[in-house]
Amino acid sequence: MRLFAAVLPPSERLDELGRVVDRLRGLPGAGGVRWASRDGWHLTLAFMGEVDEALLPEVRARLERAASRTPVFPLRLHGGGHFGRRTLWAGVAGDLDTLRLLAERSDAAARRAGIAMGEHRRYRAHLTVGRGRGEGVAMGPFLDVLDGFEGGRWEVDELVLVRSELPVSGVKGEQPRYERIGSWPLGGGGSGAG
Ligand code: 2AM
Repeated sequence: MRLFAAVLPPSERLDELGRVVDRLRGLPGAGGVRWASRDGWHLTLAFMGEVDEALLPEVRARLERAASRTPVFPLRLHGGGHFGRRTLWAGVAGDLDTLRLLAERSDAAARRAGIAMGEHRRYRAHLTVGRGRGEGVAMGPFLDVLDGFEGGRWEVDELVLVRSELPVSGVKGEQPRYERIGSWPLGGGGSGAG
């Protein structure tokens, strides 16, 4: 199964982003973007790829520990950015140090459970809202709107394990299906580091 660890913003925060994305979808050029469906919006902490089901108990145990060692922290959706002409995303602000710590701990948890995580790339927190079709799209007009976006703050209080099922039907534009298969509370108090 294909898995990743994530932070899932609460629905009122997704509503705020949804209103901005509705504006983006009305811009010229929006047809060149495959818009990610709102019920799948997430902040990836660690992408694990295909994971042997036999490793799952160990993955779960280690993610639980990673979560419990990390304090609850504030975050908000803020602005946006892009990776080339392909990926358009909303950004985050708030306690990014603790977000990064949780991402690193999730990555380490997966590695120690025996998952080949590939090379360690710098963590860049983002919530993908759309992907350019074909050769990609000019991102400028979308970024102009996303730049002014400030979502409300929330407290991140859980780490979620998500299963991703890629579309198999071949229907154009079909989205992956995401399913929560585990979640663990963050540890509450503490200093944020260590
Ligand atoms: P993206 O949003 O930038 O595409 C599920 O695929 C999640 O894991 C997505 O949020 C995706 O990021 C992220 N991810 C990170 N590395 C990935 C990879 N090598 N292949 C697919 N998804 C990856």
